[in-house]
Formats: sequence, C-alpha cells, structure tokens
Amino acid sequence: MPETNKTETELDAVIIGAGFSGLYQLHCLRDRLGLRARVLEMADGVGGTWYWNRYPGARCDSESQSYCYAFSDELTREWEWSERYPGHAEIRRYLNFVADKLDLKRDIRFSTKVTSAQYEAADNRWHVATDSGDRLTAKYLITAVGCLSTANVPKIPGLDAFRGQWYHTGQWPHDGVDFRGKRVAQIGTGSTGIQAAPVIAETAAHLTVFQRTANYSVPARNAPLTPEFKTYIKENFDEIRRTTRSTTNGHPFVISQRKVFDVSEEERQKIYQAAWTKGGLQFRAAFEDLLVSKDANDTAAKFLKNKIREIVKDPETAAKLSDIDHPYGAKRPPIDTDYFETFNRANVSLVDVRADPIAEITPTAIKLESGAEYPVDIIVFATGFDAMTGALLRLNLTGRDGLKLAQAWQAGPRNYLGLQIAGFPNLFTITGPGSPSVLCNMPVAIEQHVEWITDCIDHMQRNDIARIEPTEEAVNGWVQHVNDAANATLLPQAHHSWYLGANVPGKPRVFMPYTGGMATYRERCNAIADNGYEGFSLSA
Ligand code: NA7
Repeated sequence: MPETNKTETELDAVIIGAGFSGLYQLHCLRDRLGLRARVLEMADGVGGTWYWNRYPGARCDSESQSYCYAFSDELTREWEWSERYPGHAEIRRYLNFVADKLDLKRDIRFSTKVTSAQYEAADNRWHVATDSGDRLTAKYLITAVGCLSTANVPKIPGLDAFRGQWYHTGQWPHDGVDFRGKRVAQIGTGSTGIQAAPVIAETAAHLTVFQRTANYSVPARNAPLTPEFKTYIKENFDEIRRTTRSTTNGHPFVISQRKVFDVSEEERQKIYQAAWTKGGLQFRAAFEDLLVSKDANDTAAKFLKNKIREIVKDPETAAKLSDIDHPYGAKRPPIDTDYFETFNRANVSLVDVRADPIAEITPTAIKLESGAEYPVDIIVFATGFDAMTGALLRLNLTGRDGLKLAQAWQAGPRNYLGLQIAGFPNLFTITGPGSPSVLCNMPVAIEQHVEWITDCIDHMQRNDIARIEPTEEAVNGWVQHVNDAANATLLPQAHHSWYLGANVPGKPRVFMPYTGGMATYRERCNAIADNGYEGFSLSA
C-alpha cells in the first residue's frame, strides 16, 4: 500500500509489548485513566519473554507467590500456582488469564512489529510505524519490551553452512525439539543453559556442553506447592506484598542483617548449608555483605565451589566446572535442578572453550582453535540476550530534532531513573537501563514503573501539561549515581557479565541495572514526583 493511503489511528498512548509490563500499563491507562491506549505486540499472543522462552527446563527463578501481579486482590484470589517456581507454560497461562479477566486483548494488536517511532514537535505526538502497514499517533509512547528479549546468536563462522538444526533458547520452536538419538551441542552456561542441560540430557544420545565462563549455581529445590502453602499464599498475600515492596530485590524474603565475619567459621558453614538445603535465590540472603565485601564473598564462593567438587565425580570435569573467575552473585546467579549431577551421566561431557575457543562451525561439527572437532546434529545456543538496550535500540526511535536513540546512546544508555531519556519527550521506558529491573523480582519492578508512569500521565492530563522530559543535568546526575552505586558493590568485577553488555561484541561496557535497591529506588521516584517532578522539565 502506498504511504499516502495508510490510515493513521489517533490514540493517547501506544504501548509496545504485551508481557507483564504492557498488559498492566494498558489496564492502568485505559481502565484507570480512561485514555485511548493500544498495545502493539510482535508475537501472536501475550507473554513477552515467556512467549519466546520455551526451551527445555524454562522456568522462572522467582518463587511463584511473588512472580505475579500484586495490584489486584481479585486476581490473587482467583489464580493458583502449582509449583514453587512457575514453568514457562504456566506463566503464559497466568498472563492469558489476566489479559482475559481484564479484557485486554481487544486493545492489543498481535503479530505487529514496530518498525520505527518518531516524535514530531509540530503536533507533540509520537508517530509509530509497523510492519503490517499500520500508522498510529499518540501523545505518549511507552516501551514495555522487556530486558531480555533480543536473542544473542554469536557470529561464529560457518553457522550458515551447518547441515544440522540449530536453535536459540529465546526463540524456541513452539512444538518443541526432539533430541532422541541426536548428538547435541549446547553453547552457554548462564541461567538458561543451566536449566536446559539436565532436561536435554534426558533424551539426547549425547550432550556436549561448551562452557566459556564457569558459573555458580544453587539447587532450586523446585516442587509442587502443598495445599497448606497455597492456603498460606491466599491468606497472607498482603504480607507477601508488603515484603516484596520493602526488600532490596523485590523477593519475598528478607536479606539477613548479619555479616559474614560476625559468626564463627562453624556457624557460617551451618548457615550456608541451611541455605543450600532450602535452595533458590535466597542463598544470597544468608549474609548482608555478600555483594559488597570480597572477603565475605570468598567464603560463599568457596562453599559453592566445594559443592561442585563434591557432586561431580570426574575430577577433571569438576575442576573445569568449579574454576569460576568472578565473585558469587556478581553475574546473575543461576539456580538449578540437577545441573552439576548431569555431568555424572555417561551421555554428557563438558568442553572448556575459554581454554580452547570455538573457531568455526563446520557443516557437521563444532571446531575449536586447537583443531579438535565435535560432530553434532543439533546446536542449542543458550547464549543470552542483547540485554536491556537491545530491544529498545531496534525500535528505531527518533526524538526531538531528529535525534536517534542509537546516537544518544552511542557510549551506552543515558537516562533519568531508567524511565525517561533527554530529547525524547513523553517516551517512558518500563524497566529501562538505569532502573533496578533485572536486579529485582521483575513483576515488582514492573508494577512500580507502571504505577509511577500512570500517575505521571494522570498529572499531565489533569494539568494540561503537553510534554515531559528529563533535563540534561538530571540525566548526568543519574548516570553518575548508577555508576557509583554499581562501584560500591562487587558486581562490576564480573567482566563477562551481560549486566555490563560484555556478552555482545562491540557493545559499550556500561553497568546497566541500578544496584541501589528497589525499596530505595521506589522512595526516590515517589519523592521526585511529590516535589513536582524534580529533574524533569514539564511544559504546557
Ligand atoms: P547469559 O547469562 O548471558 O548466559 C549466556 C551464556 O552463553 C554464558 O555462559 C556465555 O558465556 C555464553 N556465551 C555467549 N556467547 C558465547 C560464545 N560466543 N561462545 C561461547 N559461549 C558464549 O544468558 P542466559 O540466557 O543464560 O540468561 C539470561 C538471563 O535470563 C538470566 O540471567 C536470567 O535473568 C534470565 P560468558 O559468560 O559470556 O563467557
């Protein structure tokens, strides 16, 4: 259709993405503020990251009683999780339940990819173009594109000519992959690879795991929820909500206030053992200073490395798996179901590609720099994402005076509170870089952002404010603060971390998520709004 014939739909707000963020944002703008809002979603269903991540073993690392919306008592009453950690299919069922319950789907345009969005000062509107030819304009543009949604497939020479099948875990086929009788290579040992390997190994003829950076992992201890715990959730949801909204990381557990060296060595081992037995991300909560003191962290690292050596029977494999080069928790700490145990199976082997990197993929094998070849039928890339900025940059956003986002963020993301970018009026980025996002239990971070954005838009609508954008000064101050906060922790010490963009060749190395803690961040955002949106410039 020629450009001139395209109809333009006029709206108050366009929201990009139909995961946890986009669904709630639509509900708030449409049903609370009465605005004309629409969600544009690339997939043909709701779910966001969970629409795409259907790889074997894909499961959330947050406990189910906290991996859900907390804004509606009705939703809480009517939904029941089945396991300690929800699996990908159950999360999609949950998000469909929410979308149906709130009648959201009629305002979501599925199978529609945003190809560009441009702010025009003349009409103070965002002009959004999509691959289906739709043209929409809106006063507000809200990105709800998630932090981990742009698959990172490494550019390994020869992949195009590989004669077997290959898949990225974040773009998994909906009808699954049959590994029976196949030689499978899995590249990557982050949270995803650690979840996938044990499940792939159950059916593959042989699984070879290619490890670049060895990783810690704590048993998840997943299990069906007992009827008693289900009742506990229903009867105590207010308290669960109070906890998740007041903790540093939005999880339903409180980080201990004791420090590592406040207790004797014997006591410390007991505490670590109890945390290991309980399982899950709570291991990080055993002591207050694990992420700020290297000496303290070393004690946890030693405990976890010993566990690997205890579990894995072959000493050489155990040595490779426990040769971990970063502090515990400095990279996103995985939790697992039988990951290290999997290496005791006869059909599983480990290859250290830090020592001998992958040189190329031949039509039938993975070849290392030493010349060693591993013949394979299926390659699974568990190689992560162009995290936090990738999904935003591929939207082709243009702000005031033709400023492209790629230009504004050439040296890394720069914004205020992770929420707004200078030069991009009325654009809000839910869980953008510079906000706690991935360092927090995501639904908690998302609800806070969506509610803050909703209140801000409400304020603008009531007071006839046409534009909001942050001042350069506020952006400079926030970028500095995000850096200082990161440097006060051990997190930047993990040089291969996606928090730093290090997993994507050529990406600027900037520590992206805000480490200052969710509760502190929430208070700060509220105070800024209460003070007349300090640091933002609002114009009539
Ligand atoms: P991650 O955590 O980024 O892990 C990706 C893994 O893939 C990691 O082990 C990487 O090694 C490895 N990788 C990436 N590129 C290559 C190449 N070229 N060669 C060999 N190995 C490579 O992604 P996940 O999907 O596991 O987890 C992402 C988040 O999703 C997770 O943290 C949770 O928040 C949910 P590296 O460490 O870079 O050396």
